This record gives sequence, structure tokens and C-alpha cells, in this order.
Amino acid sequence: MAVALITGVTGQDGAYLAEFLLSKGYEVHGIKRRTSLFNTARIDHLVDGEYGKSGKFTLHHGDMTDSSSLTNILMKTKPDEVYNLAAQSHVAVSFEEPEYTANSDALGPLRLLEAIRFLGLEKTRFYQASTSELYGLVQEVPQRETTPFYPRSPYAVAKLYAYWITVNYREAYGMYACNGILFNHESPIRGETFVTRKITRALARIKLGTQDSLKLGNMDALRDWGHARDYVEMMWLMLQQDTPDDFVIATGVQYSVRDFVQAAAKALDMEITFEGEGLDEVGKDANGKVIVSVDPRYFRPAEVETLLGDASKAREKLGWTPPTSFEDLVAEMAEADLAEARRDNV
Ligand code: NDP
Ligand code: GDR
Repeated sequence: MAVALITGVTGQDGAYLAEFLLSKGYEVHGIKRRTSLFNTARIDHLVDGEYGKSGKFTLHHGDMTDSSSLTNILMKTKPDEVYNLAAQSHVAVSFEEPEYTANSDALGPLRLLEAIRFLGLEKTRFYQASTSELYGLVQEVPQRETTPFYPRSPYAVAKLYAYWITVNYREAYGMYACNGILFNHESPIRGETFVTRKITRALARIKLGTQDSLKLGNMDALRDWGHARDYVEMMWLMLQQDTPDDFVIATGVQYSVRDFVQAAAKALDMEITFEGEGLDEVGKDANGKVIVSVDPRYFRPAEVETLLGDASKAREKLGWTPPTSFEDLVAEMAEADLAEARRDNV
């Protein structure tokens, strides 16, 4: 039975990937960090269900800033595949916590790679969760594997180090190490402070009358949004190739934050009309009530205005086609948040 170790298993991608690998027959180990409140809501069904009971799914305490915990877990589990998904993953927060972000997102991957190397785990394959944020101030449209990077946040700069240290360990030590340069991917279990989930959650509550309005930052930002469930399968596929390589995963379609609001409203059978410009822009409902407005608190010191991926390489070599459309993604998220808002109401 193949053994996989997932860092960041309690996050959005970690939860989908754990479920995917377990369904493929893997023994899965996950690293969770100690928190004062429970942080396993996304994977409790796996921990408490058959996989947990039969020992196929096990959690270990560890932290990306703590080499000894990472080394111990690697020594104990001797994984065939390591998926490094753990990160301080919020771009805006990285401006407030740049040093911690560098520690977990840049040095964290180095700690894992070093531990794999000096433990002599020669067969272990390594996946690094790289990001479209590396392109930042874009140098080419659409962005592909060869597009120059220009990171625009402490998060992206930390991820730039992680990208190159992964390439370096592949070249220097012959490790099977890959970067998945994934564009934004969302789902009903997306963190609630990322813009997509913030929108679907707020509109569902506004529809039920339990929230007044939604405040957003830059509504002109353009993103290439896919579904997390589809993207984790590509992480796995990258580690099943004959030779290690780096791949862009994206849909090749771009929408603005405002488009996302409109799509979510449509999925919830609501009407929103936008008027005004800049800080004065508002979205009104069918009765003319302002339910969306701009709050400069959500602007970033440096913004990534536009991202659009070209996943031709993944299409050719991994057989990638994005299975979920933008409309289906938004509808799935909106419906899940409406159901949750109804439960909260009860
Ligand atoms: P999430 O924020 O949902 O999950 C991040 C995970 O990392 C959580 O399990 C979190 O734990 C854990 N974590 C954070 N800091 C530490 C630490 N110091 N030690 C151990 N664990 C830690 O992110 P996603 O699932 O969305 O993303 C997964 C990875 O992919 C991240 O590295 C992200 O940067 C990257 N990425 C994401 C994209 C996306 O659109 N989702 C696109 C491209 C890259 P806890 O639950 O306790 O907070
Ligand atoms: P991003 O995702 O920064 O692309 O990083 P996020 O959803 O946070 O922002 C997307 C765009 O929306 C704009 N925006 C807002 N963002 C948030 N969070 N809240 C708001 O109120 C708001 N209003 C407008 C942002 O300015 C931005 O332009 C995500 C993370 O998952 C990273 O870890 C990952 O690497 C990248 O996607 C690819």
C-alpha cells in the first residue's frame, strides 16, 4: 500500500486530497498544528469514519516552523509521496505577518526537503504547492511555466523561494520534486476570508435576512477560478510521471470579483445592479437597497490585478481538462452556503 504524507491536511486542498488518496487505496498521514479550538472540521468525517478506525488515515501534530516535528513524522511514516500544502496562505495577511509567512511558506518546504534528504528517503516524491501569485505583476498573458515571475506580496515572495528550492533539490540531489503552479481554486469548504467564499456566504445570509450587506475591496481584480476537487487530482498525477516536472493548472478563463458577485447572486436567484465607481461603487438589490459596497480596509498595499493561466503543458502531458465550469463552481458554493445559513437560522 502506498503511503502519503500531507502537510496542511486540515485546509481546503488537504481535505480534498486526503479523500482522493484514500479512495485510491493509499495509507494517508496528515500533519495538523496545535490550535486552541478544533481545526479538523474539514476532515472529521475521515478521522471518525472507516479510514480513521482502520488506521488508513492518521493525524500527527507538527508545524512547518518546527524541523524536529517534521523530521520525526517523516522518519516514522517513510512516505512514498509528500504533498506540502501547509502555508500561511492568505495574501493580505502576509503583509501583516511577513516574517512568519516566510518562516512557514519558504523555510517550511526547505525543512521538509532537507529532512527527506538526510533521512535518506530516496524513493520519496515531493509535491510543492506553488501558486499563480508568483506571476504577480504579470509579464505575459496568459501565464505559463516559462512566464517570468514578479511576486507582489510577502506571501508570493516566500512562495518564490519555495518554488526555487524545490527545483534546486531536484537538480542538485536528483530528488523527484515537482511544483504545481496552481491558479485560484475554490469550493464549498474554501476558507471564509477568501473572496469567493466570503461572497457566497454573505449573499446567502443576505437572502435569508440574517446579514445586512457585503463589504469588498478591489472588485476589478481578475482571477482564473477552478474547483479544488479537480485540482488535487492533478497534484497526484504530477507525482505519477516518469520524470519530475513543474506544471501550471488553470482553467484558461478569467472573471472579475464583480462577475463573481453577479454569478453568485444569479445562483441564489437574487438581483444585484452595480452603479457608481471606485470607492463609491455599490451593488443594489431589486428594491434599491445597497447590499454590496467598497471598504478600503480590504485593499492590499500591492495588488495582483489580473491572472489568467495557460495549462497547455498539463493538458498535453497530464491529460488535464478543467471538468467544472465557473457557473457550476459558483452554484455549488452558493447552494452549500444557503443550506448552511438555513441551518444557522434554525
Ligand atoms: P488553506 O489556508 O485552506 O490551508 C492551509 C493549511 O496549512 C491548513 O491546514 C493550515 O492549518 C496549515 N498551516 C498553516 N500554517 C501552518 C504551519 N505553520 N504549520 C503547519 N500547518 C500550517 O489553503 P488551501 O488549502 O487553499 O491551499 C493549500 C496550499 O496551496 C497552500 O500552500 C496555498 O498557499 C497553496 N495554493 C492555494 C491555492 C488556492 O487557490 N487555494 C492556489 C495556489 C496555491 P490550520 O487549518 O490549522 O489553519
Ligand atoms: P488571492 O485570493 O489573493 O488570489 O489568493 P483572495 O480570494 O484572497 O483574493 C482574490 C482577489 O479578490 C480581491 N478582493 C478581496 N479579497 C479578499 N480576500 N477579501 C475581500 O473582501 C476582497 N475584495 C476584493 C483581492 O484583492 C484579490 O485581488 C488565493 C490564495 O488561496 C493563495 O494562497 C493562492 O496562492 C492564490 O489564491 C492563487
